[in-house]
Amino acid sequence: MLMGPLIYVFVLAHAAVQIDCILYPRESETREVRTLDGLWNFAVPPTANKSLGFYQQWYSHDLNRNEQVSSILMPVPSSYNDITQDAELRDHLGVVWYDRTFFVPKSWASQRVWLRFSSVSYAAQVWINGELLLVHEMGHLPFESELGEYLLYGQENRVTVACDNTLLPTTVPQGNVQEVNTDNGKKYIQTYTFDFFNYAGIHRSVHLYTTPQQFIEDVSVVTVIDQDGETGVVYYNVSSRVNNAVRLTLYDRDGQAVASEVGTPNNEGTLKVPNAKLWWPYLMDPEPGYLYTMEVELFNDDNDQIVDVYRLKVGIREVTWSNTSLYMNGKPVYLHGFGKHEDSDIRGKGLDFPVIIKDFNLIKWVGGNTFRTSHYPYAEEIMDLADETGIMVIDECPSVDTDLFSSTLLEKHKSSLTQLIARDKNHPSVIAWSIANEPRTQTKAAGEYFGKVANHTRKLDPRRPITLAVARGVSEDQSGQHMDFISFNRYNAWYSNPGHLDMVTLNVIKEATQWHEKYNKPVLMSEYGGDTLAGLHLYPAYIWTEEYQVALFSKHFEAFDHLRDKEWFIGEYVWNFADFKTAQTYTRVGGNNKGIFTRQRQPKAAAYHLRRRYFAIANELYNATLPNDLYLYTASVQKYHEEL
Ligand code: GCB
Repeated sequence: MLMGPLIYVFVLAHAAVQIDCILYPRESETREVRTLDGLWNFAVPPTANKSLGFYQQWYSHDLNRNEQVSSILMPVPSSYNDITQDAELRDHLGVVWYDRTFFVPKSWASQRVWLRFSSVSYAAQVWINGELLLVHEMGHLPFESELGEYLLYGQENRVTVACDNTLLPTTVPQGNVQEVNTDNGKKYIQTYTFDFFNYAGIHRSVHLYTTPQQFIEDVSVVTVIDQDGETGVVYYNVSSRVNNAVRLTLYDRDGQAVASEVGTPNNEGTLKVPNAKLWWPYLMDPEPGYLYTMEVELFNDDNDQIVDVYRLKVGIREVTWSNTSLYMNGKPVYLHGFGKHEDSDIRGKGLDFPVIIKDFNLIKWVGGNTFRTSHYPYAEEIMDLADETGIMVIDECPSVDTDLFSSTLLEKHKSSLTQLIARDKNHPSVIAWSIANEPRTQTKAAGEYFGKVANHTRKLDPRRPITLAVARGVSEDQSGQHMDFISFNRYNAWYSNPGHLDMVTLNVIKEATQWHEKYNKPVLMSEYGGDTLAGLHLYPAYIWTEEYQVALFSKHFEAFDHLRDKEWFIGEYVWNFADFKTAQTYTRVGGNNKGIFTRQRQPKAAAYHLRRRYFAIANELYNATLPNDLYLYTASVQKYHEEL
């Protein structure tokens, strides 16, 4: 109907993608890795003819040498939306085109050469030297292909990417396209109900890498702790297209080999580490995030030479759960952290190391021990840092506000989890899978749908609990029966009863208790908060001010402390870590302002307030050391107060 002038052809033509192995490209003595990050050529087809790039085959020539195309330079990785001054590009709907050239050395001709995209949002079609190589649908998740005969060795090659940001009722997440009348005639616009800007582009790194002809295709690791409580057990499975032997060696941080075994590909093997140093979350142990390095070596056909080497970081830890608690290495954990976004000025959702490192520094500064990757998978580099810092992650797939539960959607939703688990299964920081945020879970159809998605996820990974951030009321929800713990989002004194700070504490206690009573499962509050304009002050506390955010948090803290006495309440996640951009609406001032940090990562008053709570909890539960700048000196009476 409305689809005609737009190009979702490849979105629609392409069914769910099944990706079950996708190792992060890492250099070794047998592998080379290059990035194609940098400045690419970028072109947008005219609004009146969005398919022009396909008709004129823009992939056949360099975009910047094609007289029919007007191209500009575009940084990769980055969202394209905020790079120019053009509102049309910011709000663009449909396909955009990227290309660049690169050299491949002659020496690579004897290797396998792979091209890997860490994330293109939402759908991508990729050509090499004018030949179609790859089609992928789903933002925030990697995809790759071997280049083989498409590549010119010892010569220049061209990679072209068509990237389509169109969201439909059958995409994950869902959106709609509407035809509207404007002063300049009819046009199509994208609508969506989720509350973050639909940034698009080549969002993460593009890697070119080599493997030998016989190569390690995938490595899966599951860790448990033996009954003696001291021996770490690492179950592994190495995939390869050959049946040659594999040797696995685990090294500690000092480079000492602590376990080694020779096994066969595509079979499970076991490494045992006596007196293992366990992976612990931040603040739960003086040395959080302890990682071993697992070296995987593949032998040749005669089993007398090593042909491929891949190294993977491994944290030895065991996540378990009951109907009252979540345990890390057998100890109950209390989750205190954030809902986040990948979002920053100019680059939008593009990978940006300064922002990533700043965020980890701030999480640690506040004393958070966890975040949820609301509302889509975050960059692999972020997951690596979570492993290293000991920050626990609830890993969310890109399903937000899901509604209209079709079978096409179900397949894609399942595929998003297949792809996510293939990518993140080995991260010790991942403690749970979140299979959706705020879906419409009040109907029987929704219950059945989420039962299927949960079963699919559980089959892929039975060793991590499954949750879903629910927004519907306790009595109407149909999804909780399929979850391992209940996460609920609720905005007391904000969307409900705005301005009424005396209508928070009892409501939170009551609702959390009802969730537990209904499903007999652990419960966490996965979102609460209120928009706050940094620098806006009114006392007594008034909605949108810094005073109000602090007071609203305090009212929740009272509820959480009451609930913490019940074992089944397992955590609190502030919404949000930082302010972030949204679609334009009259409820958002420059975006969503519920951050405890501004979009530029400067603290609001609530950041200091939350910091005192998070450290107090860590001190109470795990004897974590309090930072000495938690309270600034005021008077000697304060010392007495702190000792109480
Ligand atoms: C929610 C959503 C989140 C929004 C938030 C808000 O419940 O899960 O995506 O940003 O509310 O601030 O409205």
